[in-house]
Amino acid sequence: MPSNPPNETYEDFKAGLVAIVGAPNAGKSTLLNRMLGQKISITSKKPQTTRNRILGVVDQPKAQLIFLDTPGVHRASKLLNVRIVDAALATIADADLVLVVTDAAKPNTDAERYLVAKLKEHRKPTILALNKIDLIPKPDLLGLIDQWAATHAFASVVPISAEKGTQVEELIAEMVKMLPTGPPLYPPGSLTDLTERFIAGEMIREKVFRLTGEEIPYAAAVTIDEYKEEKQGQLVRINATIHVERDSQKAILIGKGGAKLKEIGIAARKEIERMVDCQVFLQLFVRVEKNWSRDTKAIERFGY
Ligand SMILES: Nc1nc2c(ncn2[C@@H]2O[C@H](COP(=O)(O)OP(=O)(O)OP(=O)(O)O)[C@@H](O)[C@H]2O)c(=O)[nH]1
Ligand SMILES: [Mg+2]
Repeated sequence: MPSNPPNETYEDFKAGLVAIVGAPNAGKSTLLNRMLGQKISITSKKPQTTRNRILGVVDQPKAQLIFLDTPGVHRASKLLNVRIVDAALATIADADLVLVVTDAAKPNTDAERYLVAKLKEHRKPTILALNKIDLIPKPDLLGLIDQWAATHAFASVVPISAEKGTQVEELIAEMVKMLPTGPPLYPPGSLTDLTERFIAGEMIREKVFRLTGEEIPYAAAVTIDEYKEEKQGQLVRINATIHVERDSQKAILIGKGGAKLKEIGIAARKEIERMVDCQVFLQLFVRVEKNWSRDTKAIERFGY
C-alpha cells in the first residue's frame, strides 16, 4: 500500500493573508491576475478602477498565499471614494503581510505618503513591489529603492513588472518567507471566493472604464439582474444594468444609435465568455440613478 503521511502536520507549510495596497493605478490588480495566471480583477489605464476587495488564492508547493487586492489609496472627498479607501485601509488590519505596490515610473507621492503613515499605525510586516520597471531606465532603480527604503522599514523591496511578469516569482518567494507557518486556509486550487456573476459585473464595468471617457467611468455602477446557466451549462444568459448619475451620461454611454453600448456589450461578452468557457448572451440596460455616488443607501445597494 502507498504510505501517505499519517496526518499532515503542515510544520513546513506556510499560509496567510496578503493585503495588496498602493496608490491608484500602481498595477495592483494586474499583479494579482499575473500571480493567479488568470484574470479575476479588472484593470484599466484610469485610476480608481478597483472598488471592492478582490480575493485571489495562489498555491505554491509549500505555501498558500491568499491575496486581497484593494482599491487605490488616495485622499478622497467624494462619499463613494471615502468608503472605498476606508475599506482598502481596513484590509491591512486583516492581513498577515502587506504588499505595497508602487509605479516606479510615476510615483504618487501624496497618496503614498498617506499610505506609509497608515502602515506605521499597523506595524505589519511589509514588502514593497516597485512595479512597471519595464518603463524606467535600469540605472534609476537603485536610487528609487533607496528612496523607498528611507520611508519605511520594508522587509524587502522587489523591482517587478506585473505586466511582463518580470521578477514576479522572486516576489512570491519573498512573500512566502514572511508568512506564518500553518495549513492552507482554502482548499488547494480555490482561485477566489468571488462568484462568476460578480466577476461578470466587474468585466462590464471594466469595459465602461476602458471605452468611455471623462467622468462616465466614475459615475457608473453595474448590477447583474439575471444570471442563468442554460443548455446544460453550454450557455450563460446575463441581463445587466449600468447605472449612471445623469441623463447626459446615459446619452453618452448609449452613444449614437446605441453604438457605444453595443461596443461595451461585445467587449464584455467576449471577456465573460473567456471566463465561463461557453457561449454568453449579454443584454445591457442603462438607467439613471440620480447622484448615486453621494447617497449611502445607493452606494450600499451597488455593493460598495
Ligand atoms: N508598463 C507597465 N504597465 C503596467 C504594469 N503593471 C500594470 N500596468 C498598467 O497600469 C495600469 C493600471 O493597472 P491596474 O492593475 O488597473 O492598477 P491598480 O493599482 O489595480 O489601480 P486601481 O484599481 O485603480 O487602484 C494598467 O493600464 C496596466 O496595464 C507594468 O508592470 N508595466
Ligand atoms: Mg485595481
